[in-house]
Amino acid sequence: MNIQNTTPKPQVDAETLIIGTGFSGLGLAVILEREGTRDYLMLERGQDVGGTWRDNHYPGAGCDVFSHLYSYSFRPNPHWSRTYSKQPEILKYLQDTAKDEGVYPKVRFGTTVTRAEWIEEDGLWQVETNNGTYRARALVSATGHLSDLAMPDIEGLESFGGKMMHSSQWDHDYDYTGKRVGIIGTGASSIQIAPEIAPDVSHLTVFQRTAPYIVPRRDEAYSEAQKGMFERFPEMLQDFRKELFWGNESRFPQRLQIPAFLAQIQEMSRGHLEAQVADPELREKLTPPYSVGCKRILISNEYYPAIQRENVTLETTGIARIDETGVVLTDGSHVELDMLILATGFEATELPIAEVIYGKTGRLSDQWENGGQAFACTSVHGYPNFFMMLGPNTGLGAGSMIYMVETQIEYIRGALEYLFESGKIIEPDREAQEAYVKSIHDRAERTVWITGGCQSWYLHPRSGKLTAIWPDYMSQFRKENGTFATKGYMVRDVT
Ligand code: N01
Repeated sequence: MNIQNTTPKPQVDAETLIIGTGFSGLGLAVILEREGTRDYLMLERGQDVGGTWRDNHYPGAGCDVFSHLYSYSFRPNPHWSRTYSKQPEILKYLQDTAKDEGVYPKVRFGTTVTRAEWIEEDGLWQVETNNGTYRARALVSATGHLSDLAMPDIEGLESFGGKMMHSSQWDHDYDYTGKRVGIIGTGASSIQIAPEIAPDVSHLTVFQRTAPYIVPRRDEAYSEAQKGMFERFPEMLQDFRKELFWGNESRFPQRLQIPAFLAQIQEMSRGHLEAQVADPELREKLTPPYSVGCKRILISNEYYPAIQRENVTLETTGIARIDETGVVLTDGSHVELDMLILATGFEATELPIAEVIYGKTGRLSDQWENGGQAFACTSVHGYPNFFMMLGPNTGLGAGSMIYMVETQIEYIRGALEYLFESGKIIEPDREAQEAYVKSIHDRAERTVWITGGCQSWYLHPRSGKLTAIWPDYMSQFRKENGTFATKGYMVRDVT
């Protein structure tokens, strides 16, 4: 590239502002830190780094992706304690990363973005926060899919007089021992919470709307010898990571549209249910009514045993409303509760951050009324010098999000290098963006996420399009979106 810096720099607080310090924003910051040539600041509404792993500390919280894949390839951790890590270990990994890589001083904590606007005449982003205004030439949104909780739309929710908490806002000061507890939802969060609290509560009612598919969790501690080996021979750890990645890539994720493969997973899940649940009536209730893979496949050895405890009820009658003392069911019966846990997920389909981002063509959430759309899954027509990590079609039905994050880090790193060495402004071309988004939706049409007969957070509620997750192999995501190039962008000077 023939790069000339001809543009006078307007007054800015940093070349780049990054919103969010979870896995994606932090990873980008580490790479910029290590490069040492880029000037950036991070805005974080919380009081520490860690994103979803800072917020989700409910009892039993952990990850269902292999620890050695659920960590940065540029910062491998030979000391992971087990196959699947628990939340405290992941959060510590992120905190240690921020500390060791010198990122903490660049973060403005307790800073919530209320409006980010592209100022065309100055060629910069002006970002309003509760802590004042920041200006930067480039804006990176790295707020993830799971940062804003989703409250269920149930009549009378606010009238509940007991203790109520969403799974992502756990109050550890509340002692649930001996209490009558209800939990709404049976997704990944709920099936971790239920087995953990069931032995301590007087009674637990699990309100299930849709049964999930669950497969066995093959989880074990790494021995000291294994950890020592990974530490002494980093190349062995990298090989192990590759093995895990390609095993995952070839077995699981985007091949879910292949009938024989679906049947195999379905059988594994049915076998797990049959092995763990003897009562045919209960088994029937726990059998999902949609094709396997349409919603996230969960992994647990503890959930089905917990459901069969004497002090646990799986309630499949619908919820009519909530009143001061508990839950009223559609058959008129009433479940008395001291505590109500809402394990009802996140605003993952319509990302709340899009409501505060204003480009040349207005508010991003208005542009995305029918679902998120981005060129290379990262930049948006009408929003110059703007990059979104974990925006449209970057989630995964299965696989490691860190691979997706690292792909976007490299893309954005390249884009920032181009921007700041050339002094230009870039924005994806409308036609290029439309063609790219069409190629994604064409691929999605054949997948179980669309054809599997369920309504998941992967699908946009109004358009029915697959907008949250990537419909192809992870390696294909990297092939298409891993290296920045100006093709597909309109490039111009600051006016
Ligand atoms: O949320 P979810 P989550 N009345 O959206 C039910 C990641 N994660 O927090 O299926 C009754 O999956 C809803 O029912 P239905 C992972 O990416 C990972 O559990 O819509 N029920 C569903 O059962 C995951 O996908 C890990 O019919 C209502 C549940 O609430 C994402 O986070 C651990 C309802 C929501 O499930 C979100 O998982 C935790 C209502 N009005 C999370 N509204 C691991 O890695 C919603 N529901 C292990």
